[in-house]
Amino acid sequence: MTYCISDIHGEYEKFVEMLELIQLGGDDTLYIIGDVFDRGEHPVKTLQKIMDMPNVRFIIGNHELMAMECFKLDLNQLSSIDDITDYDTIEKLMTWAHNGSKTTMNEYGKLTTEERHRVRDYLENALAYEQLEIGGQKFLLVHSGLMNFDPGRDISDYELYELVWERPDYSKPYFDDVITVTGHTPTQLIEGCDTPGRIFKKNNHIVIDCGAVMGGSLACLRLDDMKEFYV
Ligand SMILES: [Mn+2]
Repeated sequence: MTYCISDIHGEYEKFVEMLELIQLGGDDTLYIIGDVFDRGEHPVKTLQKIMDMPNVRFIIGNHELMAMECFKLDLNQLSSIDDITDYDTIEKLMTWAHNGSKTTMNEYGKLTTEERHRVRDYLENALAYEQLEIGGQKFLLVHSGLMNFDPGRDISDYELYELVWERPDYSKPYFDDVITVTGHTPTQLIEGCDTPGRIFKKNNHIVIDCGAVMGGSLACLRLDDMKEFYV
């Protein structure tokens, strides 16, 4: 069986509760479709749990992309504001801070150097998207959607930022024969959503972010039979 969860955002307890609910078997695969980091209390603890699960495959979200960009920065230039010539560095840090990096930095700062490298390597090797076919149905799993969408453009030609920051128009399908499974936008915020706070399924779009970190539920979808799980 194939399961999908997205946008855990540091909600470690909800994630553990979900694992108890779905009872992953040895032959099952769980896809995490981005945004484990930021906002909630235990983003790094949650990622470390995921890293230790052999049947989990991790797809990058915009919050991981922001973190990866900041992990790479050389902050020696920030000893004084007079020295700042590269405003890009400030912008990257501020964008991440504005998006809730505090809880991630709190936990990351307590890791040993070795553990930090393990986290960073894991993210560097994570997936940008996944294409699946289950019971004759094709799926594209990607964090946000497809920015600068063109039906003739190959999925492998999209830049990572185009896959993690898009706000799709859910009233239009991307493909006739492929269902896109995304997170990124809580279903409470989708205009015209009949099931706010529950999984959205319409126009070959499935959105599984049910706002776990903003008082909603953590959702999980089993693609084989479309069974929905909530905690
Ligand atoms: Mn997101």
